[in-house]
Amino acid sequence: MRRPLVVANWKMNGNLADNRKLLQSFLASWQGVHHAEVGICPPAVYLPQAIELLGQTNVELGAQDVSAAENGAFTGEVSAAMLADIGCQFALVGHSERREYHAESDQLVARKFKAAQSHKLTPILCIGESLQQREAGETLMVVGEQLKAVIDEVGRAAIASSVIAYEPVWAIGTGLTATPEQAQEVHAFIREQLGAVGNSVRILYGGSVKPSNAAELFSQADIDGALVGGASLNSDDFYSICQAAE
Ligand code: G2H
Repeated sequence: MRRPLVVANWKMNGNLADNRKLLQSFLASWQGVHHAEVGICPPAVYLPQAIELLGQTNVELGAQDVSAAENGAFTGEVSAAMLADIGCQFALVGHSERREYHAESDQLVARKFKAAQSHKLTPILCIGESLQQREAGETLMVVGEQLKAVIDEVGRAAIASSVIAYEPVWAIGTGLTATPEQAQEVHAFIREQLGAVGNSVRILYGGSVKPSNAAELFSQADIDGALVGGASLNSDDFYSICQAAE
């Protein structure tokens, strides 16, 4: 039985005052013991603030990106060791915005995945196709290649302790959401590619998840939760999505 997981990706949004309001308001609702696991990925500079606000709650903390390098002359980068040092439990790797705007290749993403795991951070590997690729019927091929690059780097067994997020690029921040059936088809394919470890790996859906579509997405057999961008910036909406995963 895979425990549902909902992760907020704030992207490059927020400031000290707004973060405080957002997290305090969410935490006021999200109290006690829950079936679903919840995590928050604020911008790196606000991770210490989030740690303080999360306190002893069971809400987890993650980074939106991590360096593939261990340490040294990599200006602007944040290492997995640093993230683990301040108390992060996980890190997103290969978000499509990193792939697109920072030219991250499948191989670089695979090395980031490995770097995260080597410091006991759970990588959340983001994969997904563009609209052009979907229309060309290349969805499963693209997703399969993105996944294979990581399998080649770390092996299937190492993927057992990670999380995968399927995020069709055409559904990110656009208001368009993959239908539950479209998402389920790709999630089932991803699980199949993972072989023996597939059953234990949580596969999240990301791309314009909101309170109105979360429950239906979560009802699919291979959708184990969500990576939530825009809707995670509203505490009521994010709370509703987390509740839908319960
Ligand atoms: C996909 C998602 C969160 P949004 O990027 O990673 O963002 O929910 O705004 O589409």
